[in-house]
Parts: sequence; C-alpha cells; structure tokens
Amino acid sequence: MLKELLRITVVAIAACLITAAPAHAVLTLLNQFTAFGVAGNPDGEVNVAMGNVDNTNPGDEIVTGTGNNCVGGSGMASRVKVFTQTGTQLAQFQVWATASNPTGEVHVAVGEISGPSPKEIIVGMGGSCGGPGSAGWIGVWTNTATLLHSFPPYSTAATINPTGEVYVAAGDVRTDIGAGIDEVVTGPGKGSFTCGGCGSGWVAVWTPAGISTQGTLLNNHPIWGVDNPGHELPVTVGDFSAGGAAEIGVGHGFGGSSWFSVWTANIANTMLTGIGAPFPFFGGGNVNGQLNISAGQYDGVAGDEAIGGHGEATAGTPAGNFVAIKNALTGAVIDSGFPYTIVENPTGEVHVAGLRP
Ligand SMILES: [Ca+2]
Ligand SMILES: [Ca+2]
Ligand SMILES: [Ca+2]
Ligand SMILES: [Ca+2]
Repeated sequence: MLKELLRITVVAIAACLITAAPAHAVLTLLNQFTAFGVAGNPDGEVNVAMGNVDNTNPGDEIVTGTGNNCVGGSGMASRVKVFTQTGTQLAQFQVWATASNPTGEVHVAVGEISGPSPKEIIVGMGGSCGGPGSAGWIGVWTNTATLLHSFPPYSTAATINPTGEVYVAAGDVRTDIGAGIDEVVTGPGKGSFTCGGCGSGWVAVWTPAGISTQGTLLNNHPIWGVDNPGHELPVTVGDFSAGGAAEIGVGHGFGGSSWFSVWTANIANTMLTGIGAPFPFFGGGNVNGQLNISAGQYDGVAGDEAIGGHGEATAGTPAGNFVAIKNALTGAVIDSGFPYTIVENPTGEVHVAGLRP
C-alpha cells in the first residue's frame, strides 16, 4: 500500500506545477493517481516528464517511466505510460527487454525530435542495484510506440558510465540545428565512485534529427569535480535566461551536495558555457546530496524556473520528501513544500517534472 501511495503522489507533483500561482508559499495538490501496478514496478519509484505527445488529447500529457526495481533482483517492466493530466491512461509500451535493462528503470523526457507536433518521448536506461548494470542506451519513441532512434551516448567502461544509467532531457539548446527541433541532453548515472581521480561526468548534447538510428554528438562538457564523486549528472533543459534558446541545468548526483548549475550549448565549439552562478539547491536535509532536477514556467514571469526534488535517503529516516522551485540563475527561492510524508514515501526521494508552455 505504501508503494501505491508513492506512485500516486509522484505524478501529483507534476500536476501541482501546472497552475500554481505566483503568490503560493507551498505546493497545492491538484491531481493524483497510480501510474504503475506493483507487479511491474514493485519498488514504487516513478520517473516523470510532461509535454504534448498526443495531439488527440488537449494540452500536455504526463509521461511516466518505471523506476529502479531491486525487489526480486531484476526482470521488471522498463515500461512507459502516458496519461492525461487527470490520470486517464492514453498509451503504454515496453521500451527495453530485461536483458539490456535489468532493473527496469526508465528515465523519461519529452522533446520535439521528429518535426511536426506531437512531441516524442525520450527514454534513458537505468543503472544497477548491486547486480549487472544496463547497456547504457537511450531511445526516442512516438506516443504510438514506434521507435525512431536509439543509441548508447556513453561507453560503459569503468571510468565512464559503468552502470549504464543515462539521464535524459530535451529542448532547443542548439537553435542552429534543425528549425524548431529539440536536441537530446544526456548525463551519466551513478557508478564511477571506483574510478577515483578519473575526472568529472560529462554532459552531452545530441541531435537524432535526420538520422535513421544513431545520434550525432554536438556538444559535451565535464561538469563538477571531486564535489560530485559518483560523477552522476541529473539533467534538465529550460529557457532559464528567457532568451529564446534553451539552457541546460545540471545537478549533483548521489554522494554530492545538491548543487545546481546552468550551461549554454556553445555553437562555435564542442564545449558548454556556464551562465549564472552555481548554487546549492538543498542543504544537509538532502542527506545523500542528489538533486533530481526539472524546469518549468511556474511564476508567470518570463524564463523557466528550476524545480528540484530531494534524492534518496535511508528508508525510514526523517530526511527527504522536499521540493523547491528556484530562480535557476540566482538560486532565489520561489516556492517549496513537502509533497509526501515519510509514511507515504519512506526513502524520501522525489522525481519532478515541470511544464513549459
Ligand atoms: Ca496533447
Ligand atoms: Ca514530433
Ligand atoms: Ca535545435
Ligand atoms: Ca518564470
């Protein structure tokens, strides 16, 4: 039953962010529903994204991906479901076989990859839970379960992305590539602790556009250093500067200290350029330092806000279950709240999604 509550309320956060007014001091619950059943997602974790992936349903849909399921070791769903904002299921399909993605976790994002509306669903494989990791691939799917592109953005070598987990985001970060076509942004998952001084994790920008299966690497850049020892990079995309082109937001991963930074994809070369000043999104209450990050238009003022959720804590401890909305370039707090109780969500981890009109 606790897992059921988790599934319901993760999605509710995404819904909360749709209509919150500038004067809100706390989050307001608008809708809640169950995304996955226990049989296919026993740990109850739900990854979320928002965007218009179905033109037959007015407005944006909520896209969910199964979480990291260590119960039973392996064999979970690797499944995507698409819902209306009030919880009516519109689509569902399996994106990977268990052999290539053993824990069944699916990171999700929404972007305009194919050209005409609606947008597509970008998925990234999960990592490991002590056993073998995944194959480290991402995929681009239509809402009608057609696979358009798939490729591995990182090597699964011990010094690069050994568990194979890949975070995904999408947005028009390169306005010179494909008119109105979004790029796919990737970050590696946790698992490079063992490589010590091997360097940072790298964020990469890809365009699948016009290419039948593989992606083309446009930009990449090392983000963080010894302050993010696992080299895990949760990523998001938003127009934080209100300048037209979108920027890339990057958080600390597990073992870090909850910092956040914003980068632009430099058209002139392959590196990224930092803008604003990096800041700690959460304090010591986010005990393992992972920042789950998204972006959305929240306050009605031009420019997207950064939306952060706590990472995983030790089950049953009073840490976690906290969400904040901040100015992505200054760190100024716009809103915050506790979307769950420790009873509903014992590990305290919160995945978030925001809406960009
Ligand atoms: Ca729609
Ligand atoms: Ca499309
Ligand atoms: Ca573009
Ligand atoms: Ca705004």
